[in-house]
Amino acid sequence: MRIYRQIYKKIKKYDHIFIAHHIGPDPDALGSSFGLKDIIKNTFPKKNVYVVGSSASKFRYLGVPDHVDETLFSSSLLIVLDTPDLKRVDGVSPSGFKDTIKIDHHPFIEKFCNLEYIDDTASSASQLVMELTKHTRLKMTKIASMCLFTGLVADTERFLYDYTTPKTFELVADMIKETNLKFTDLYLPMYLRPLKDIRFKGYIMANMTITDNGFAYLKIPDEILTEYDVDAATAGNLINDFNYINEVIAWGFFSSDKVNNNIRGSIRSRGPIINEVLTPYGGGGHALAAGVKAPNFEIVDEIIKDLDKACAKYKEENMKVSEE
Ligand SMILES: [Mn+2]
Repeated sequence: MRIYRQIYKKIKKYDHIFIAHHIGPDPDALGSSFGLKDIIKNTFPKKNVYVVGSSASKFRYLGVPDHVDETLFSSSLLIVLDTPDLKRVDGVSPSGFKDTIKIDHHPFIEKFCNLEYIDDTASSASQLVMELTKHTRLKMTKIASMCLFTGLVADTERFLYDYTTPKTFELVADMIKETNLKFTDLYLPMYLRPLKDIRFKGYIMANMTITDNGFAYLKIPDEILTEYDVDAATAGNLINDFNYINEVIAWGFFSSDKVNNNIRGSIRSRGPIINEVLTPYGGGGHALAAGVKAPNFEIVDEIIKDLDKACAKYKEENMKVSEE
């Protein structure tokens, strides 16, 4: 594909390359960033490559952000990974760079880079980095394969989601063969959790409300987060564990976020389209996996009502036939 060559040419051209991802980075954001960094360093040892933005303590083994000299920005290339909109770019402003590339798998929101490689049929940004590497002279490394495998596995929930395609398996298989990656070793650091998280998961399971339309939700106030010694992000980190419940077709947890003085909502679905429902509230994401930040629990109630409506509509359109 032409786009791979165009990206490769830009990478080849610049001495200093900065890599950014989205705010609140997940394993795919971090894995694709640190993976691409190692691949570029391996291909062009003389280049300086920096990953900017915040890190996540649980995933520090993928890499830690670099100290950067901002005076270099105006003569350098910025590559933004896993980020569909400008306001979610972590730590840097693309307009301050000489040249910019976006590589993303989210549904298109806005153009903010000179060159944009968007494939919303790809499972993850990590998959797109694998694809770019395979189709150019970029050279894969063992460290990169560890980062990219982790990112892809996290975004696909271990190859569970629709975004997992034959291409996903081919790219992963080729990469594992090439680097001899012991991928089973990577699951323990990804999935090991403190007991308090599991106890909190038990609390959610025991206390969530399920509507007649199959929407499960829970509003989680500060007191509960304090009692279980977890933070606003914990419910969101556990949300994928609530798939495959017979009575539930979509589910959302809304946690009080003291630090940002708002309510953080994570929503998942196995049918109803949810990102569109969240758009009026400033939220978004993928069709079946999305998030929103609400100013208070009154707005959360409205969001819950709208999500429940989406479930009702989905049930009416899709589940009648099978019930007859
Ligand atoms: Mn991603």
